[in-house]
Amino acid sequence: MRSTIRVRLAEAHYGGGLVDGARILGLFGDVATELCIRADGDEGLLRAYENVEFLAPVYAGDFIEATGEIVRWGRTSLGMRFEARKVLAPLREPGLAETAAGPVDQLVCRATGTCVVPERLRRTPRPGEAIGRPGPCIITAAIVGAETTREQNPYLPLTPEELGEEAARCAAAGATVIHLHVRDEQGRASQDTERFRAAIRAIRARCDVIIQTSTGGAVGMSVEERCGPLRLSGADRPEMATLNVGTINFGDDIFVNRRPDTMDIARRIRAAGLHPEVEIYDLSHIEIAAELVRHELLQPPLHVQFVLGVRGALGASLRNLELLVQRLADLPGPVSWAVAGIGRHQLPMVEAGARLGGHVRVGLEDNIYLDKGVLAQGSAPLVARAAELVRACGRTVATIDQARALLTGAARA
Ligand code: KMH
Ligand code: ZN
Repeated sequence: MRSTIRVRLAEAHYGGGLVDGARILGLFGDVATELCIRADGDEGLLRAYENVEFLAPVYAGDFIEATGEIVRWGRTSLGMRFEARKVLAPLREPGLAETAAGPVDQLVCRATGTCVVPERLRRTPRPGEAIGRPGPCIITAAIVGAETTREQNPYLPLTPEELGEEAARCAAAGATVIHLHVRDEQGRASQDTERFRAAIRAIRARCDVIIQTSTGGAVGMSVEERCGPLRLSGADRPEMATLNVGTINFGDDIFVNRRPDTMDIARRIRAAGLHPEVEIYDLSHIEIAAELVRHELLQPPLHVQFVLGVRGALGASLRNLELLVQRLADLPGPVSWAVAGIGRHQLPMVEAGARLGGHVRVGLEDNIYLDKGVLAQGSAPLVARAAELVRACGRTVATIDQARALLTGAARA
């Protein structure tokens, strides 16, 4: 959760037109108050700054943007990080008019602090009121994907038994959703119905997880081929399926999702009675998702998965994630979201997603390293690391019942 205010600081306090640093702290106080109100329905108290750094002078006339972000959700305390940037400033340069000014981007102060809202003052939201804390965080494990190879990571599971074992390890580490692809005997990407049946049986024999089959498959597959897992029925049917709503650069390839094909796959997911997860790799994909809702091919409440950092598509930055989260307001009904970062962005995106109130995805489909230069020994260590990050920011990891209730509407056990 973040809050930003922008103001012009007009009052010089020290010689040379310098503004008092306490003014910046006042701005942080205001964003902290907003965050307490949005989180707990109460103004709260800024109990302490743990750290304050003044990094550049602020002069009368500078425009300052102050941002605060909740980075830790405690029972009564909220850990916050603050940043103040100079965004516009008078230009005091020879030859320019006295009124000349221009945009700048300079970090002038940063701080961390703790706010307290006593439990008795925490309010439940009134109907329709957009306040509240994020609930449990669902961890999805993308355990194989279509692109990762054994040469890149020897721990990649390929056979149904290996997929079953890996899913069980991920579930034990905190994952409640398995994003599933399958491979053929040569380890090549496949969307074969029978291979999915075998993998799903192997997973379900070992653990209780939500199985989300891919309908993206691999670059270059036909729609018919991609829909292989949607032909499963009865006890072998997955609970969820992905729906890719837009075309993107995919490294040096193109992952093609023509609108009519997307509509076709959406219809098939619906006909199969599965819950779609809308895969969003770029901003325009939110508009396509909105169109699908208008055509009644998707039904709120939607669940979307941001996949950021695919080479040639939208990058995995906090700013991009925040923009996407903001734009979810364009979609009707309540929307839940998760984020997956590709490659080295995987774990930073987990942290950002957990802080911003979303859900997260990790696994060898998206990233093969646990640390720089250290291969992950399967997806389970990545799930364990994700669970640590989720807990470190004060959120709980969703149980299977909580995840099912949220993603499939199943009644809580
Ligand atoms: N393998 C990518 C081209 C999905 O699973 O729906 C597509 C993909 C998305 O992995
Ligand atoms: Zn996938």
